[in-house]
Amino acid sequence: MIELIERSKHTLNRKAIVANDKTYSFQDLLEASESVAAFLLNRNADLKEARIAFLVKPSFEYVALQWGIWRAGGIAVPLCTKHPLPSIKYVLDDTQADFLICTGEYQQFLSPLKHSNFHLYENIASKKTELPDVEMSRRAMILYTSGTTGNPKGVVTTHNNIKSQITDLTTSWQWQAEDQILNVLPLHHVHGIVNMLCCALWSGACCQFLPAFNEDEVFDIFSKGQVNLFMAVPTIYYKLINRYNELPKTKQEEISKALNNFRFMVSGSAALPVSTLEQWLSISGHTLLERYGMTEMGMAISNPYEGERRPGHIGQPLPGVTVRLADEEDNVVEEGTQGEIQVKGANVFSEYWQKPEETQKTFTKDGWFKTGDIALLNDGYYRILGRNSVDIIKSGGYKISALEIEEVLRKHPDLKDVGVVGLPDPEWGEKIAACLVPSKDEVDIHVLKEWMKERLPGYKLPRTFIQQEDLPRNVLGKVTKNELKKLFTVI
Ligand code: MLC
Ligand code: AMP
Repeated sequence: MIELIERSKHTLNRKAIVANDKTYSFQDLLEASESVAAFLLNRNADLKEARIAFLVKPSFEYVALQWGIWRAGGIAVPLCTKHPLPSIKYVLDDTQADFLICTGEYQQFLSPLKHSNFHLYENIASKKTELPDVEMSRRAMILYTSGTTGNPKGVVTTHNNIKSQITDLTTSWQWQAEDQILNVLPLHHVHGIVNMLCCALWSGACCQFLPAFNEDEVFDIFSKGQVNLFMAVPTIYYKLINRYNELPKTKQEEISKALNNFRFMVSGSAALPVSTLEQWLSISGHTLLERYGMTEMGMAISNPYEGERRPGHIGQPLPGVTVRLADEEDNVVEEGTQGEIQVKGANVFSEYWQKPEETQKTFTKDGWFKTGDIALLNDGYYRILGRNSVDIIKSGGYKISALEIEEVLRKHPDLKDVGVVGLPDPEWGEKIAACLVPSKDEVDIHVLKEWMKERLPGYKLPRTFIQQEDLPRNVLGKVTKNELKKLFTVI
């Protein structure tokens, strides 16, 4: 976001990024991003919201690209490093990406796409150029999110939206220039991009990357004592707790001692089980601060930084965000009644990329964003009860559309039909399960899994399978997902 880059000119010599055992300053970021901007502009005055897609793991190079795109007036489209080629191609086609940039490690993987403007980050030479004035009302980023309608949608946020998402958090959670956060999350979603990377840099603080999550590496970094903030999805806390319990007592004590010195720790992107919160409290001495958000709006509701963090609850609306609970007709519900969380504020996205009808459907007539999450206001604290669609699954903090997986599987020649659901799971939140209806003989699951891997990223792969002659349906012939879920519990 353009104002974030302007701010960094006041903290030039401070440590901004730690990655690959190297430390980079804000000055380093400004210089590298200026080269990126000059390269993209190629003597043009302004990218005028051209979409620049990039596949780069969490690193200094990722941030240099993100900033360079913004400085040149483009829209940043970060790609998922775990996506197979068809998913990447979908995003490139949907955004009509003008450029595709990657670091060397992804060159071979991407080359079959034959993008007409495909470049290596390593070939971007240092250059200086006149940079455009980029208005804060312009589009800044497109992130892909799964919906209830099959294919993922591009969520467009403006520089102003992102600024509001950042400042709501930096003020509420009292970010300081002395902070150093460990970021282990992917950088194609708001949790990793906005809550950690952008909030840190906005505060003149440091973001340390670990490009892929690994329990032991996380504990090693904690033990070194440089990091004082950590944010993650509940699955990661679950995995850390499991690993901690396997470690010898001396190692456990070392980790717990380091964690005790942290300023605070956050969980979000999925419901935090109270048991996970309690176990982490006994390991770290911290009651995890649980907050609630969404790609379309950044964070909306948070437990307090100071004051009671209530287990099983998401807290109160952030200062710049207005929240209401509404019924199916979008009328505000009576106090003590559950309803859909609807949100207004400068944090809320502007549109789904080139999907005006879907954009319109997700807002009420008077401009409230309809989240689809059902909640209850309980003694001043919001509590999530579920979602208004069974076709949205949350697994490992990723939002996954059952319909998208079904559409892919229906293309398999040996399948007549398929129904996908999420089953409760203590580690993943939900685990993806598929009920297959083979066209003739039983399907070989092992072979099917290999087939799916070429078409879907690992986190979207079903883990449990059953095979049936047909799917449970209602009198209208529609698949009844709740009945389908029950079929898995009897196996
Ligand atoms: C991976 N595996 C799964 C799985 N994902 N199994 C079941 N369910 C899943 N969802 C399996 C793999 O097949 C593999 O098994 C093993 O786990 C390791 O795979 P991996 O890809 O290396 O997983 P790992 O790196 O351990 O990933 C776990 C994770 C990751 C929790 C780090 O899922 C993750 O980064 N989640 C965060 C997503 C995120 O950022 N969400 C925020 C969205 S924004 P095998 O057998 O092959 O070894 C948002 C808004 C908000 O929600 O409020 O923040
Ligand atoms: P995404 O679309 O990936 O941004 O995911 C957003 C969704 O994650 C929300 O609509 C919620 O369903 C879910 N979510 C985020 N934070 C929480 C939380 N603290 N508790 C329960 N669900 C959450």
